[in-house]
Amino acid sequence: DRLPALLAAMPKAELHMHIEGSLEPELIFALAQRNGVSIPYASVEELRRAYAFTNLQSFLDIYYAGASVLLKEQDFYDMAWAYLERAAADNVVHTEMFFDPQTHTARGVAMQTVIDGLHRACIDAQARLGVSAALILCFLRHLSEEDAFATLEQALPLRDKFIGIGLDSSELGHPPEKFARVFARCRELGFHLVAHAGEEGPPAYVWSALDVLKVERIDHGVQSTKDAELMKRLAQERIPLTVCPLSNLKLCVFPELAQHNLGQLLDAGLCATVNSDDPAYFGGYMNENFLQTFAATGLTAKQAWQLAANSFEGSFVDAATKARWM
Ligand code: ES4
Ligand code: ZN
Repeated sequence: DRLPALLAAMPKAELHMHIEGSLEPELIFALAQRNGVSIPYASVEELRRAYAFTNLQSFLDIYYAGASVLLKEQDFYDMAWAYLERAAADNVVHTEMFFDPQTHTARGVAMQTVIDGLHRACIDAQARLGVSAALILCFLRHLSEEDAFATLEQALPLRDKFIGIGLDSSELGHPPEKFARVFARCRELGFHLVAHAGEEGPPAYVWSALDVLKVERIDHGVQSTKDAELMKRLAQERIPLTVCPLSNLKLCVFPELAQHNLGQLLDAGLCATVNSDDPAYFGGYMNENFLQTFAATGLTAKQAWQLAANSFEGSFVDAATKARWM
């Protein structure tokens, strides 16, 4: 069976990963030591044992605790560089990385420290790994729209260092329309727009991400299969869904990988993609997501090719580069 080798070797783009979710326990401890930050876990093993999640919120609590060790520009660089090396090893040739500035600015870290460190790693990735890497700034949806506006304001002097705006964190109770005004502003400013919707939240959140926020891609979107009209819309408009199978498994969105609906999304003609979300927390980077999902669901080599093509189609690279990769 040559499918695993194909999955690993095929060039692919990653469109949904949170760079703070690539912090491995070993790096969390190394940075904690380097910065004199104390964390409520005695060892790497104890921290890893805490990675037993029941839903999105149970994960986010630990994810924000892990990010508290990041203070200096070099910390952000080291985190991103470690991920980019892993991405290159998985034959990821293009990646669009989310970052959560509010997680850092709320602790007194300057916006420029965050963005400069991450952006320097993106520049080095192209030069030293041949990986093209771009940044998408995410607003935390459990915070206010006012806080998102203030965050945008702080980031605008650095606007040439990120390509888009996203929306993440606790979905239930924080519908996309809460951020209607700030997304309208980001659209005027010319940013690409994406939002998490339909991970735990209902199809109605996918509709409002599209119609109110006017996003170009939906992050997750797996709850869309519950709404036939929505499925038609997503297929007709080729709106990319950035699906994260191992994340969905670890956060109990699906009880087993064998029950994941990725195959259903592809069969309905949607532009579904495979992504790692928070690889250090969910048990795998890109190729692990492909390998485990294909092993569990029986997807085919043809569907592997389709997923890779979808990842380039859904990316924010220019049309000429897209044509070269597809
Ligand atoms: C996230 Cl899996 C997931 N969902 C929403 N927000 C997030 N931030 C990091 N991982
Ligand atoms: Zn995510």
